[in-house]
Amino acid sequence: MLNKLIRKNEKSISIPLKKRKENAQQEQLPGHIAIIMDGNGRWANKRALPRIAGHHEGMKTVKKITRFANEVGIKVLTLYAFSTENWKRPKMEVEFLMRLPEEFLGTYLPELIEQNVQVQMMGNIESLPEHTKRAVRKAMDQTAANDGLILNFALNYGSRDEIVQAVSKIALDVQEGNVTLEEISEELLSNHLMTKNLSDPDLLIRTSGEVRLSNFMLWQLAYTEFWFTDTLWPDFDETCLMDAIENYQKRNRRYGGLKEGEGN
Ligand code: V07
Repeated sequence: MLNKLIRKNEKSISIPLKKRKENAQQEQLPGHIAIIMDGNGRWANKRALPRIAGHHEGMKTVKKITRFANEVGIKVLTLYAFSTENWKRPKMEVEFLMRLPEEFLGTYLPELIEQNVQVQMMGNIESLPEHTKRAVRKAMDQTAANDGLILNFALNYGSRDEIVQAVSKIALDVQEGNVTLEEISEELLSNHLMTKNLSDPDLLIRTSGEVRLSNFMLWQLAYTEFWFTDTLWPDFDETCLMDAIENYQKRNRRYGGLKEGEGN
């Protein structure tokens, strides 16, 4: 009886993914989705595997979710792949992580090109190992003319540092007389962040049950809808992304109603 009730309420279980995708496309989609891909180490621990096995499985999820987001018609997908804090991890784990962009692009870059995806990076790319830099630069160069999904990797990224760099650049412009104090505005600061060419995220997803931002896009997430799930990143799939998108659309519908009411 209880089981029946649960199933009745969770309509999504019985609707095939293809249909859910088509339904979602009839409504306002989140143009920019940002994801904190957490839970790779825990996924490996649960299977008594080394943490790097979890990272490797997580990389496969990146491919799956990129493909699907592109099919659905998402415009920008920002993925938190490596934070400035991640350097504190064991040396061997960091070295493994720094090989992942090459491995990912080695097998997947031709498909990204074919699917009209544009690869972008935000973060301190300069201080990455030479082999990592080479791989990501090649991907950015070879997809620069594509105008489909923007796949934006946050690599060696920290949001407070991003804001400090922006403020520092603006201060220099003021000092040199290129910007006046009156010209300092939200827009000016936004235009000095690493996301200056992107809209702010509409939807933030964090996997693995942690409920914090961990220094990710602090400025850009000011008005973003948040979606937290206990699912570990390697277990995250197309269905999980549809759950998040459908929930976003439900919230947006309510917000839309309120806005209309404001006119009275
Ligand atoms: C990384 C896999 C996903 C879960 C989170 C941590 C491990 C894809 C990339 C990547 C980065 C740049 C690029 C192409 C692919 C990646 C790192 C870690 C450091 F141009 N996954 N992934 N980079 N993980």
